[in-house]
Amino acid sequence: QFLENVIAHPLFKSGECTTRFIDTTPDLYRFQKRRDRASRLLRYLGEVVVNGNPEMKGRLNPIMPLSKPIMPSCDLATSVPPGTRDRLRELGPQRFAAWMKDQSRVLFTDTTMRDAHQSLFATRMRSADMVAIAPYYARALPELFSLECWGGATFDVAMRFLKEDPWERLARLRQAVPNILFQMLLRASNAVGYTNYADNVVRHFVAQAAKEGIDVFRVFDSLNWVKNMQVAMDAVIDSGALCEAAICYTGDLFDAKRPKYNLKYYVDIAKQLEKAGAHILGIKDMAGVCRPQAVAALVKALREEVGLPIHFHTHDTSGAAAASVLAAIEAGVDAVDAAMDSMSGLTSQPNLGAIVAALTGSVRDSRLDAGALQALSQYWEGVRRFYEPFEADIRSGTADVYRHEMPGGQYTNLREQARAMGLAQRWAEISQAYAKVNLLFGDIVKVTPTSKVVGDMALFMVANNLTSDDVLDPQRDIAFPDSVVSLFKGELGFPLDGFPKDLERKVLKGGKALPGRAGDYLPAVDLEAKRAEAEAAIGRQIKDTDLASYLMYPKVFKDYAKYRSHFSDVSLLPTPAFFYGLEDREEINVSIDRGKTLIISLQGTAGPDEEGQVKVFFEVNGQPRLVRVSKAG
Ligand code: 3PY
Ligand code: ZN
Repeated sequence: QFLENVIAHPLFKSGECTTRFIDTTPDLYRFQKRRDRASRLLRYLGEVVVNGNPEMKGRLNPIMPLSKPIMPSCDLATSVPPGTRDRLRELGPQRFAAWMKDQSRVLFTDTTMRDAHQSLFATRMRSADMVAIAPYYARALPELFSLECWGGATFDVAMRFLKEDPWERLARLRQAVPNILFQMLLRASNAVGYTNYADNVVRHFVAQAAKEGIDVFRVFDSLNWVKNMQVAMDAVIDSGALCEAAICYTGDLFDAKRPKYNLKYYVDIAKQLEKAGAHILGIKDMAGVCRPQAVAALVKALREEVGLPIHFHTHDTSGAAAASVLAAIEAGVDAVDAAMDSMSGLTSQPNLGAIVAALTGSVRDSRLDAGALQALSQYWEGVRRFYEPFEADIRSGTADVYRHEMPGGQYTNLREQARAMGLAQRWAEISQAYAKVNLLFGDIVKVTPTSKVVGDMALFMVANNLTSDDVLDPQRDIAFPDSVVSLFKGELGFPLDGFPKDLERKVLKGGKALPGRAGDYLPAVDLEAKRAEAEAAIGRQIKDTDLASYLMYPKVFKDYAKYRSHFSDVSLLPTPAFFYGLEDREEINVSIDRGKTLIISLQGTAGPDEEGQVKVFFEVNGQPRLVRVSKAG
């Protein structure tokens, strides 16, 4: 192994090493760690073979063996053509925004690596499946506006359930795709969490994300409160990235019975966002309720009143989202979101290939290569099969979304929450309760994290068989969920017209709501003290990105760090092996370093013995290896 290290060393390869190379290069002696890594990965695989992945509890394994996704035929030795990222570097954010407005073609964001899987299978897509296809994107689709591949729920789910580091995902993707803009979803003062953070924590997070490769930040506030977006927007602007500030669309522009969410409401917010320094204006239709006529009217009005390029995001929950996207394009929108065909539809984004095809030959033709889109979609079709146990059991679009207005990204998660509480059979009631809670709360914008609060309350009402009248009844004492109390305290901000006073009094039980923006009352966090605290907890030095994870999710980060030191980097394993373990005699290749691949096969198991220990026999690069695992339960 020493020799292997010498040969692989960059100095040796460059031919620039001197006779003192061996004495002055301690890296050459770091082979024990590698062996450790193999042992720890075997420990993980042994654990899954014997006890299963805890994430699979209560779910059915897909039918094995799962086929490998089909890779597009594209020569990865060719150089990467310039793309939107190169253009941003050349023009800077302001002139880039002007360039967007000058295009007659419509620009596309592919959401497959973020919102699509967040909305279809509870955000469970692993880095390995993204990184494998990333170099093809760089070569085959340089005309894409952006890849939405980070942020939203992907951040905590990566650590919490997938046992991987979201920052490493970003770094690996960035290395593979140097030319296309990377986009993330940032919940303004809630960053990638579920509550408002101190302003300096938000700034630290944004600075790290920009440094690690995010080019476009879609910033939104879950109550459309612009005042609560300014800190995040300023941090994005200071980082040199593109600040796409989004208005969240809810209700129905043309519903006379619900006049609150009318054109004036959205235009006023858009003007405030322009004044606050946005480079791009996002229309974030998180539930997919912005109907074709509504988006046409909205885009027309915004183009008249605001000078920014406009980017439309929607979900296909109703089944009619492609019509809305085409209507937005017809009305002059500059950019739209869609997902690769095989990852589109239902609660995800509408179909990228189909919309591109619909525009072919028109003045708004996207110039995207239809063949490349199909080849990539075929890859994703294979990937999607890996995650079948996480898919929500929905077969068609439903106009019911216009009633409950549940965000696509929340749908699968709320079903998961219901399942975990043993309420899966009562889903129809839960979705009805969701609509009722919205009215109880004063008809609010529902998007993370306010949507989570509405969901918590809906589950609470169904689990306790409560009606809206019960909730409002002054004589009836209700132990509201903590998230509801926090909402009414204003810890997530305030709707423009406040919360209904009667319910506020009942929820706060005599307590007072915050007099203003939570960030004005949260003391600045001592970042260096937090760093020391995290380092003490996990027993190693941490990077600035680790600190950002710790500040946002202290417990999740600590648990993940411990897991990582026990099992090493499980994100390197192929997805079927990670979730379902190995079949007898199955062989997998795990690339643990450049030029270093482990060929692992399962050679059988024996036991459990009287102490409950199971012996798991592996072969690693031709050598037999044994792992002992305690059988759970
Ligand atoms: C998120 O915040 O994760 C969302 O997807 C909101 O739509
Ligand atoms: Zn979305």
